[in-house]
Amino acid sequence: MKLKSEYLRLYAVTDRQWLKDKTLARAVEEAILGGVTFVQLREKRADFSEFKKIALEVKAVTDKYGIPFVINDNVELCKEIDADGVHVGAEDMSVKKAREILGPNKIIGGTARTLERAVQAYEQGADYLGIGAVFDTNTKSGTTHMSKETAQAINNAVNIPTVAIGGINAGNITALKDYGISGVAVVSAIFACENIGKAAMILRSSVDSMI
Ligand code: TZP
Ligand code: MG
Repeated sequence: MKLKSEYLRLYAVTDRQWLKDKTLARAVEEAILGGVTFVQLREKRADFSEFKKIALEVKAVTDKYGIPFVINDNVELCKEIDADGVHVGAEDMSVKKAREILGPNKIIGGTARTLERAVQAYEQGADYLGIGAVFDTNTKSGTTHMSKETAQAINNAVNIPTVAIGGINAGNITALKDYGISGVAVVSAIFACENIGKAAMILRSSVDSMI
């Protein structure tokens, strides 16, 4: 799949911790129906076989709606289930290595916390970058704050689309207006909500009016 920057508008990163008895596949379907344009499966505790089972369930949904689907951090799983691509974080496999394994036709996203890392990931062949954390977040520990100036410098330096991540919600999203991003990546602002579809719809309309 060839990535277009419009696909990154509302980028959902999954997290099952708030779902109670709803399946992740169902939660992802509600998010897509609400307006999510891209899905990254992020599983921090699952072993390979559980990760694969969930990935196949979610992929059935993203395929049904034609939404790009990438796997966090696991290039082997991406290959095995023929996902659209992979997202490699700051501590994961390099973009260069992921590209060597996956070839030119998979989407590879990289995380950049600094301008230097952004340029490096771009030069190694990333298709897009996740940049942040633009706001404080409780979802991931060990994040570092990224200023608007750094985000703008990254967007001027690289010729690939970026999504902002970290603490983004309906109340602060419009502060990202001049960052030069192609979209926003959110976890809790979608998956921690009782009404996932409605939460996605509100975020999507804000991001559409901003970008
Ligand atoms: N990478 C940087 S911040 C973050 C990740 C995975 C978590 C963002 O979660 P939330 O709930 O949208 O703040
Ligand atoms: Mg990672």
